[in-house]
Amino acid sequence: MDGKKAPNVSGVDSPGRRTVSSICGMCAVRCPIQVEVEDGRVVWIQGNPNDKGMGTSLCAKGAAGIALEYDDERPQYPLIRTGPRGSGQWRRASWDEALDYIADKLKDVIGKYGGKGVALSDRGGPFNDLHKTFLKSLGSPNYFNHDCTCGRNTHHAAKSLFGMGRKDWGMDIKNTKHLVLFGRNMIESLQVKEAKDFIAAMSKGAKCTYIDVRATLTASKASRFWMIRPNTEYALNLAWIHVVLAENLYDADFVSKWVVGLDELESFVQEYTPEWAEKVTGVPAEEIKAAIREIAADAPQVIFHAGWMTARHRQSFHVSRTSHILNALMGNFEVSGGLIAAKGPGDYDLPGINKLEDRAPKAEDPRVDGVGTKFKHFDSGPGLFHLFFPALESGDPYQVGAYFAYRHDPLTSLPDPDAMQKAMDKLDLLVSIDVNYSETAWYADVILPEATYLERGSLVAQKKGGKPSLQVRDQCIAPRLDARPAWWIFREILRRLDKSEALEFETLEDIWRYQLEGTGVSLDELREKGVIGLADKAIMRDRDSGLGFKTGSGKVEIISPVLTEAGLPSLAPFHEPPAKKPGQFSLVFGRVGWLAHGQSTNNPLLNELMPENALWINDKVAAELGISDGDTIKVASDGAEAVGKVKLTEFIHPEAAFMVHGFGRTVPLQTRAYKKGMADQRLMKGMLTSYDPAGGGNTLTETVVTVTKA
Ligand SMILES: Nc1nc2c(c(=O)[nH]1)N[C@H]1C(S)=C(S)[C@@H](COP(=O)(O)OP(=O)(O)OC[C@H]3O[C@@H](n4cnc5c(=O)[nH]c(N)nc54)[C@H](O)[C@@H]3O)O[C@H]1N2
Ligand SMILES: Nc1nc2c(c(=O)[nH]1)N[C@H]1C(S)=C(S)[C@@H](COP(=O)(O)OP(=O)(O)OC[C@H]3O[C@@H](n4cnc5c(=O)[nH]c(N)nc54)[C@H](O)[C@@H]3O)O[C@H]1N2
Ligand code: SF4
Ligand SMILES: [Mo]
Repeated sequence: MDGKKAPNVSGVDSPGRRTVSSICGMCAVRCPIQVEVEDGRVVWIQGNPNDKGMGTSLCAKGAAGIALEYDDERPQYPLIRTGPRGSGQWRRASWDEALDYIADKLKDVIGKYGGKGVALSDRGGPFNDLHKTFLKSLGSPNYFNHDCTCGRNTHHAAKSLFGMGRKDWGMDIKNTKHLVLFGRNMIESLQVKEAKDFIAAMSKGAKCTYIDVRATLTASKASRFWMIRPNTEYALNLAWIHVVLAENLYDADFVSKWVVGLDELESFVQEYTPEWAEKVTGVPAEEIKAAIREIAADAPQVIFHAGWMTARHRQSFHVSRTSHILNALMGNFEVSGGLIAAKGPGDYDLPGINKLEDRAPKAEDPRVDGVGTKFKHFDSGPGLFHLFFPALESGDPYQVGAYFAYRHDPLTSLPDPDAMQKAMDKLDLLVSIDVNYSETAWYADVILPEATYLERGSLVAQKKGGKPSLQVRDQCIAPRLDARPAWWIFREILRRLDKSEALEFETLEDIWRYQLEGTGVSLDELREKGVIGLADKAIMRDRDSGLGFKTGSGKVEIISPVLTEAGLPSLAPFHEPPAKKPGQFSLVFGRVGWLAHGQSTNNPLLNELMPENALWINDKVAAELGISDGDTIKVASDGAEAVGKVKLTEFIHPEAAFMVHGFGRTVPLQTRAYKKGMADQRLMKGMLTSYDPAGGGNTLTETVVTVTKA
C-alpha cells in the first residue's frame, strides 16, 4: 500500500526567501494571507493586499499561526489507541498502519451496515467538496457540520422568508447608515474584513444600535447600547414591528412589490406594544419607539443583522426571522448600505469551478438524523449533528458504526460531552483528523495529524459576493512533523477500499487543474495572487423587477408554507424564558478577539494573553451573594459543576452569567490549557438534544446556573 509522503506542491522546497499567497487557518473565517518563508521556515504572516478589503491586516490569532506551527504540543504522528477510550493510552503508528487499520474497520462496518453506516462531521466552509466526495464514494449520505451550534437558526430563518440561505444576502456594512446588532459582537467575534468595514462606517458617522446582555467591545463602539434581559430580544423585535406598522414607518412601495403576508403580520403584532416589551426586556418603551423612528429615517441604508450564531434559545430562530422582516419592511434590499445579494459566477454568465462531488455517485439512503425525511423543513445539506447522537445510541433509523471528526471537536462544541461519549461508545471506529489534541481526538480510536494550513494546500475555493471570486490556500512549507494533508488522507483511505475513483488524482495540483478546467482562470495567476475576482464591476439586481427571492411567490413570505406544512407557526407567540429564582443566572458565552473556540487556548502565544477564563456576574447581585471580585466560585447547573474565578462588573445584566468558551481542557498533553478555567459546554447537562424546533439550532443559552463561593 502507498504509505509514501504526500507530494509537496511545486515550489515548496525551493531555498531562499519567498512570499506565498494563501488562506489563514487559525479560525474558520479563512482570511486571505501572505506568508513569508525563509529557507523553509515561516517568518512572517500578514493579510493579502491583493484582497482590497483585507489589506495587510491580520488578527492576533492569525499572527499566532507561527506559534502553532512551531509548537510540539500537537499530534506529531498517527496514533492508535491501546487502552480504553479516553484513557490516553496510545501507540505510535506509521501512516500505512493507521490507514490500514481504518480501512479494515471500515470494511467491517460497511459489510454490516452498508455505506450509510459511516458518518463524518466537519467545520463547513469552502473546502468541504473534498470530504463530501469521500463520503459519497463510500455510499454514505451522512455528512454533518458544526452548524447546528452556529448559524443554522439564521440560515433557516432566511430560507423561510426568502427561499435563500443566510449567506445569500450579504451586508454592505461599510456604507450603512444604521446597523442593528443583537449580540453580534463584530469587534471581538471577528472577521478581519468585516471588523474593518464596521470601524470605517462608524468613523464616517454611521450609527449602531447594539443589544446584548453585557457590554462588549462592540458595545463600546456603538451609538446606542441596551443591556437586555437574557433570551428576550424577540420581544423587542415584535414591539419594533408593532411601531413600524402603527406609525407607517415602512416602505409601502417596496412592501407592495416584494412582501406577502402583511395583514397577518399586522394583526399578529397588535398585542406586542413597546409598553409590553419594556416589562419583558427591561428596555424603556419610549427608547424602543425613539430608536425605531431614528432607524427608519435612515432606511434603506439600514441593516438589521439577523445574527451569525445569535443568543441560542428556543426562539432565536424567530429573532432572526423578525430581524429580516424588519429589513423587508424598510426595503433594505439590493441597495448600497443595506443587504446586497451575494452573486456567484452564474449571475455573471461565467462557469463556476468543477466539483469533485460530481465524480461520485449520489448516496441514495436517507440521512440518519431524519433531516429531509422526518424533518422536511430543515435543509438537508449538513443535517443537524445533535440528532446524530440519539440515532447513534438507539440504532434508529439505522446503525452507524464509523464516525470521522474532521476539523471538528464536538466534545467541545456541542453541549454535554458525557452524553456524546455515551453515544460514541456504540461506534466500531472513531477517527479524529486534527492539527491539535482536541477533546474528541483524545476520545478517538485513531488520531490522524493533518498538516497545518501552512504545511498544506487545500482545494480552490469559490466565493459568492458582490463580485464572485476564487481563492486558493497554497502550501507554504513542508510538514514539520509526520503529518499529511486532507486530500491525500481521504484518497489513501478510499484506495484501500477500491473506492477512490472520484478522488483519484496524483497531486493537489491535478485537483486544482480539474477544478479550474473551463473557467479561463490560470492556476499560476491564482497561486501568485491568492485571490482572483471573477468580474470587473459589481452588478446590482433591479429593485423593481428582479430581486431573485427563491420562494414560491418570488417574494418575501411572512407566512412560510414550509413551516406551515411542518405544523410550525411562522409568527410564533413570544414565550417568557423560564422564571429564575434569586441566585440563579442564564449561562451565556462568547468570544474574545484573540481566541478561536477551544482550538487556541493551548497556543503558546495566545495562551499568554488569556490563560484561563472567569465567570462574569453583576457586581450588585454578587454583593447580595457575598461574592467578591476574583473569588474562587462554584458554578452549578442541574447535574454538573465547575470551579473557577469570578469577575464582577456592572456591565452585565443581573440575570446573566457569562464566560468565554473554549476553556477547561482535559487533554494532559496540552499542558498550558490543561484544567485551566471552566468549560461552558460541560455545564449544559442534558442539553444535547434541546433545540429550536423551527431553526434546528441547539438551545445553548438556556442553561440555568447558581453561583456560590467555593
Ligand atoms: N458552549 C458553546 N458551544 C459552542 C460555541 C460556544 O461559544 N459555546 N460556539 C459554537 C460555534 S459558533 C461554533 S462555529 C462551533 C465551533 O466548533 P468546532 O468547529 O468544533 O471548533 P473549532 O475550535 O473551530 O475547531 C474544531 C477543531 O478543528 C481543529 N483544527 C484547526 N485547524 C485545523 C486544520 O487545519 N486541520 C484539521 N484537520 N483540524 C484543524 C481544531 O484543533 C479543533 O480541534 O462551536 C459551537 N459551540
Ligand atoms: N476571535 C474570534 N472571532 C470569531 C470566532 C472565534 O472563535 N474567535 N468565531 C467565529 C464564529 S464561528 C462565529 S459563529 C462568530 C460568532 O459571533 P457572534 O454571533 O457575535 O457570537 P458570540 O461571540 O458568541 O457572541 C454572542 C454574544 O451574545 C451575547 N448574548 C448572550 N445572550 C444574549 C441574549 O439573550 N440576547 C442578546 N441580544 N445577546 C446575548 C453574549 O453576551 C455575547 O456577547 O464569531 C466568529 N469570529
Ligand atoms: S479572523 Fe484572524 S484567525 Fe480568523 S482567518 Fe482571519 S486572520 Fe485568521
Ligand atoms: Mo460559529
